[in-house]
Amino acid sequence: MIHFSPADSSLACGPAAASGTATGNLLTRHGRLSFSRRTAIMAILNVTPDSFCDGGRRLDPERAIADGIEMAEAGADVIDIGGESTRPGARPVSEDEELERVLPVVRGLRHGLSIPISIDTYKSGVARAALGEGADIVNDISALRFDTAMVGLVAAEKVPVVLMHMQGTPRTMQAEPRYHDVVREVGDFLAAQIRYAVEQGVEQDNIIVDPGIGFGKSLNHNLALLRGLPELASLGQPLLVGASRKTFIGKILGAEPSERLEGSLAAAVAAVLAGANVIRAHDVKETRNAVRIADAIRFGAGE
Ligand code: HH2
Repeated sequence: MIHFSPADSSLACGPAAASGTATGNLLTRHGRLSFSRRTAIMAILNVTPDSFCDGGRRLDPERAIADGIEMAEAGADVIDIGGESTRPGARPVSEDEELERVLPVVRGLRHGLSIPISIDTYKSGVARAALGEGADIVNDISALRFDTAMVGLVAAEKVPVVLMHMQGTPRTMQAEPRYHDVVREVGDFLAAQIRYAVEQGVEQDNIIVDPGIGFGKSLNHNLALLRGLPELASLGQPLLVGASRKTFIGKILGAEPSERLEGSLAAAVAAVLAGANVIRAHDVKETRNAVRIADAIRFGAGE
């Protein structure tokens, strides 16, 4: 079993974070994430044949469970389990297939880990089943829009939810993304989805927001959003950023997903210094270490 160490819980206290960013706690059924002194690492555990970076690696649930435990040992604060690739052009999978992929992994990891598990799905049926197996957080890339039953589920279960911005759907989103002012429009969208969630009974303290890097965005839209994170942080909710190994890094470096580690670490550090509270990443150890330095610059080293 992996447990929060005393050092982890001490990180939950301390002086307020940089101004304009969420300073609160996120309470989950399996521990508390605090953003006052450090950034949380959400490890990506895709159980799919076709994810753009780690697809096909974990078709055997035992392998997926072992990888999840390794990620926790490497310093992950949350394990994010996904059973459907949402890369550009991806086709949706059926609920049954998604359940078949993720449930054994949620179940196995819940027995092996005490840190929070998040389920990366926009389907309320998958989220309900995963929460039933001990998942703690719903990561909904549609920000509660694709499945109208999702908001009621999250409200009733009183679990944290990630509301992510996306223009279009994964199948179509990269065709011709358009904005007048991408930071303002993403911020307005997230503010509207926060209001909707709260009206429907979700506790405001349970809402995390995410600009959705790569979801209906050109290279320059992604860069503008990373530059504009302080504006999104001013929404007052914990801010999650997922740039790990994404196409915009490949476009700048001319690199395939397997060659995008350094670019991902640079983006993670930039995001932390601009106000991110949670970094979603494939490479846990490397991201944890890079973010530790960014956190020391942002919050002080606590000598
Ligand atoms: N990105 C992906 C999937 N889920 N969730 C949030 N909240 N934010 C993100 O940026 C995000 C996400 C896509 O990345 P990945 O899971 O690595 O790939 P795939 O969708 O191909 O499985």
